[in-house]
Amino acid sequence: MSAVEPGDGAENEVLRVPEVTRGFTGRRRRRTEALPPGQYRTDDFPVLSAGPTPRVDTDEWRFTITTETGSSHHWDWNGLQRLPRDSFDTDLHCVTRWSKFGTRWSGYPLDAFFDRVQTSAGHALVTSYGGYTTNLPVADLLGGRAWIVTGYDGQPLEPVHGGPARLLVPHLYLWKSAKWVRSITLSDEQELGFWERVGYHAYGDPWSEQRYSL
Ligand SMILES: Nc1nc2c(c(=O)[nH]1)N[C@H]1C(S)=C(S)[C@@H](COP(=O)(O)O)O[C@H]1N2
Ligand SMILES: [Mo]
Repeated sequence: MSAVEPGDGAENEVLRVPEVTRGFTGRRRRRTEALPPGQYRTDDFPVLSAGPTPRVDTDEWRFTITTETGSSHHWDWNGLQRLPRDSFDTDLHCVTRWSKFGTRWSGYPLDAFFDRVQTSAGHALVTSYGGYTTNLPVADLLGGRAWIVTGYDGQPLEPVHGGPARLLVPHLYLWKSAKWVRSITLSDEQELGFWERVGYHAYGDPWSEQRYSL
């Protein structure tokens, strides 16, 4: 695994998603179709993975939130389906400078998971099947700004893009949106994730160009 840029990995490839004519669907629109500084627009959906694509069966899929006191909450695939489902459009911004406008997702807001979780922790470390990690403040997982998504453009999320389920936090650079999400560990102390440890920004706001920690 060469730690060069978030996404430079063994499996880089470009998937072309066919353009579809889109009628009014009544979906919530979160996209702004504005480019953060230093970004360019692409209509491709690049695949950026720092390693091979884990194959996770929905029968075996499990998602866990562990609090700062060590109590754990688990959801399996059936438990996931019982949560309120949300469909939305959003823009994506990758630190390697591509932005993609108007991507369509469906999934479950993290707020629904956190309804069951007693915590006053400020920090979250997200871990994926395959071992990838990324950190962000707990507050950024709440307020209808972060989802566990299982659908992309009307289809089940493909494994290369993080299927069966990935985190999506579109207001931060896309490396925060852990594919093949497995668990979130909450704590009072910040613990850096995979890219953050090698110099990428601990927070990663695309609008203030927080690419690297200085
Ligand atoms: N598990 C895991 N999640 C990950 C990555 C990864 O290597 N492994 N790469 C991140 C980076 S750097 C980006 S830009 C996005 C890319 O998502 P995509 O491949 O669906 O475009 O996933 C993020 N989530
Ligand atoms: Mo990335």
